[in-house]
Amino acid sequence: MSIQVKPTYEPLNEQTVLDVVKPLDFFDAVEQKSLLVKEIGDGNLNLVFHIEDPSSNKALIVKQALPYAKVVGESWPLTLDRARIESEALLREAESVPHLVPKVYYSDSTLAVTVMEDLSDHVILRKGLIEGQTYPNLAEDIGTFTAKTAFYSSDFYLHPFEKKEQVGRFSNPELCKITEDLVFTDPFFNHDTNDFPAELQNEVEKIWNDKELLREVAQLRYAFLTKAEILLHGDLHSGSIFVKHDSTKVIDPEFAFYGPAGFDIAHFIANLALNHLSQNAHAKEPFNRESLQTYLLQTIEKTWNTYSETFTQLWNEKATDPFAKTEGVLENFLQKTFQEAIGYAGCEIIRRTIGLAHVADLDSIPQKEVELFYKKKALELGSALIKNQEKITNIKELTDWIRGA
Ligand code: SR1
Ligand code: MG
Repeated sequence: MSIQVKPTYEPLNEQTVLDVVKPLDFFDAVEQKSLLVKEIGDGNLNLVFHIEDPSSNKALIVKQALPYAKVVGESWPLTLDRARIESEALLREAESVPHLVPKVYYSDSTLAVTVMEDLSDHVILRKGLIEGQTYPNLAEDIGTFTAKTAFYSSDFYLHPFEKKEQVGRFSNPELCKITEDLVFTDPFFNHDTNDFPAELQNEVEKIWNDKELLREVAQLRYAFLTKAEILLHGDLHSGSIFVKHDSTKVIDPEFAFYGPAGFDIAHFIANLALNHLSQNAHAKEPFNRESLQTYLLQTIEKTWNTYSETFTQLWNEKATDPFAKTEGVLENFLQKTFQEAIGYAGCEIIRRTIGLAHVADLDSIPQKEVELFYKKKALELGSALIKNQEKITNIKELTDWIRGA
């Protein structure tokens, strides 16, 4: 009788990661002898290993969750279940948008690893945008990603039993708590996780004392806690998107859970809005600045329009909801999603400026005064979006606010 010993969790290193990869037969016996391994993780939470056979250039990625948040250290324990959530979300997304996510080759929830397609020929969107690159397919790809993953995970399409089963499968309390704290709570109070220069103290206190703003944030936060509408990526900022000229891949869905429909698209829009603001400092020539900023605003508009058109088409062809053919039901859903998205975009802009996790778009502005100037602008824009959710009724009005910031 042989006893099967289930492997226990331990953090991998550049040697032990090969024990995970070799049995997969991704690399043949000859290739396995000369593999190059490098830990390349630069995010907040995980180890990421790049494993390559230099002669064939074949490569893959092994991502492993650590039992704590790397950005803070071992004092912030964090569930390993996020690795299961991430690989299941990638597989789920691949059912409707296979061309927009990395392929998953293998996953192991005990080791908290996902082995997936290497995307080293892509760059992180945030980096590309800061450098002034533009990506012609980005809006259509993200509009399609958000619409299809939303529709196919919603009650408009799924049988209610399956929808509720999915809500349970993607229950992600610890990662949601990070968002509840870092996006919706801490930046709006004098909390020790906040991180902002002393020169912004007056502007930040204005936020903490703005009762009208806080009431709106409370509602957005409550909707985030309670509204299990669709399977969200949960962290769709421009660091969660890999791009090359004609390809977009959405990565890192470890924050995935069932939440409010406007949340993902809001985060994408907010991060483009932050880049739009920062281009006033980054772009070298006025002509470059204007064309980049025009591209960013067009991308925001086209993303929403693609989302709305794709969702509408799926609704017309495949909705199972008994009210799907009732005039105005779809329009109400899209309008509510849009307004909520404006509020969520405002929260993301504020937290990326004064909360724990910043964005390089603003933080890499070289001169201190210029950085402070645009951070103040970001706080004004974020607050204005939250307070004007109901007044901004279409995507052109939203891009007008971002242009005017
Ligand atoms: C401790 S994690 C900080 C942030 O990084 C992630 O990408 C999420 O955006 C989170 O809020
Ligand atoms: Mg991430």
